[in-house]
Amino acid sequence: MIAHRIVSTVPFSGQKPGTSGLRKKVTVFQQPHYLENFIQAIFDSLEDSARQTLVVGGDGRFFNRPAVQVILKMAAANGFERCLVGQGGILSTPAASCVIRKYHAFGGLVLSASHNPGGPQEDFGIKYNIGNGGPAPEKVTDAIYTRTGVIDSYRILAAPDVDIDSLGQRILGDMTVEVIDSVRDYVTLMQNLFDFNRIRDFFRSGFRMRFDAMHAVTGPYARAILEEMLGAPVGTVMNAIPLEDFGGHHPDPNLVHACDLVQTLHGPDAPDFGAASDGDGDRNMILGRMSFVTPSDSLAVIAANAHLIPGYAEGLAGVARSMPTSSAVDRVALKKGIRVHETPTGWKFFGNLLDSGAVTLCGEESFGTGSNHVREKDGVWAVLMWLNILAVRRKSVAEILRIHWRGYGRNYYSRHDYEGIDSAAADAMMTHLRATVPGLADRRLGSFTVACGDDFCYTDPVDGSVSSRQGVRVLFTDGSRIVFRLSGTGTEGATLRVYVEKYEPDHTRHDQNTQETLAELVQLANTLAEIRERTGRTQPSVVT
Ligand code: VG1
Ligand code: CO
Repeated sequence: MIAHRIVSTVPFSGQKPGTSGLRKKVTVFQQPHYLENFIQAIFDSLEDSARQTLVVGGDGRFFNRPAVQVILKMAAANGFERCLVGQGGILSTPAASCVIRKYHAFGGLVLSASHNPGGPQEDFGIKYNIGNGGPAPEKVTDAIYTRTGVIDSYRILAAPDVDIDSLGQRILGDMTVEVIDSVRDYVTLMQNLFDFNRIRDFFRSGFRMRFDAMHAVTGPYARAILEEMLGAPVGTVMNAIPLEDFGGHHPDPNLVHACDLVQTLHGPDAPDFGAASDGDGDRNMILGRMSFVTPSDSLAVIAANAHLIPGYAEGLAGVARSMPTSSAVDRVALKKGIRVHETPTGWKFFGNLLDSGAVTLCGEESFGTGSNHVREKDGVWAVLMWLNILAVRRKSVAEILRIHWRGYGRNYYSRHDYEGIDSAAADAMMTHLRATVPGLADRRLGSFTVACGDDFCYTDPVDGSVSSRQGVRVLFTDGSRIVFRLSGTGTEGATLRVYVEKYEPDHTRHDQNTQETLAELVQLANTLAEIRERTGRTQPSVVT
């Protein structure tokens, strides 16, 4: 047996982890002791973790493999009994959540910077998930952050690297390392939720789709499920091989970064259905032939049709959406007579609602949809949800959308991101908005009248914890909204997100262009936040 070694360290120089754990440039993580200090701060903040099981896996980006080795040696030195590691260090975020739950692990470390680019000069990230399989709640992340400020040593086993490429058990100090199939447990869970026979028949009848794995983690999952089990032709999954730098692209499933897929769905001989997922497999984009489903609409359509799916045949207990997500799902909930919860941005806020049984489905406007099957958003799950709905209803994506809007009205929606702006200017803008927006109540702005304005504050109905300053909102009397918030996941400067929404009940007006329909609200947002004056930007960097 190898003795534990205490290594003294340089003080941790990290900043507070943001929306989803700690995200930094790879070069930052490569600084001596940096990764080790953060991992030790996590381990120090956990209570009663001795002799427990830890799950470790990531999206395969550059630095994934060395990070796994460090984590294993530190877990062994910190008294864990067993580590379950995805083969090659690979686990998609939803698969990690699935494995934590299935094997009753104490928690897990998920290595990813999600949709941010990967490579030696790009991003890396670490997130701690708790025993329910979901991202650690704020009280845990706050404790980790506090610990990073005072930590002065970490525990690591002096041992050679562990073989993480072949399945099976190894011994590391007093700990067992079990290398597990990255895909199997997740696939089993999907089989239990969806009607695979029906979807297989659907493919056999000539239905065609393309799934863009963006050279990220979902390639092996999508191939196993779509091509091997559901019988979709080989080649259905494009960019299926995970690469450490995602082929040099942003593994971000939106209209900008998944442009090849978008073109395919708009080109001659377009397939019926298109979908993409992000770096770590928790996001999804849904496309039909010549059509795009906004994530907010996707959540609403899934909520309206969930009863058609075996895993949800008993109906939904309730739904939840992040505050900036459009209120399309609220209209479905109203008709179904179920509750809708409005939470701050970030999946961790759905955890208590899911655990307590208050909600079955959750979603965010940022291409995230999921359910109580795991405690993360789940890209491949969302695709199977749509596939199963399409296989039952036998209508095109565009028809399903049109019918949905006819029944519920349409929530025109868009998000405008201003990336890499000066942090001080961004903070000053938010201060300005917080000071001015409450005073807008009852004011007429263009063709809109302000109902009220505030800075969103959330009280968790389960544990009573309060999260304030979660986004400045301007609510209009016709249900339209503008929301401003700063990103918590960026690694360079600040990113301003402006979310605009306008409700249109009249079905003769459901074929308008989204940006044109929202143009006046976008203009108002620019004026209220003084975006041009404060950032020098006249255009957003990304529009989704
Ligand atoms: C963004 C999204 C948010 C999402 C988060 C993590 O956060 O807006 O909805 O939960 O990314 O997604 P922010 O703070 O940058 O707006 V993932 O796929 O990166 O884990
Ligand atoms: Co992600």
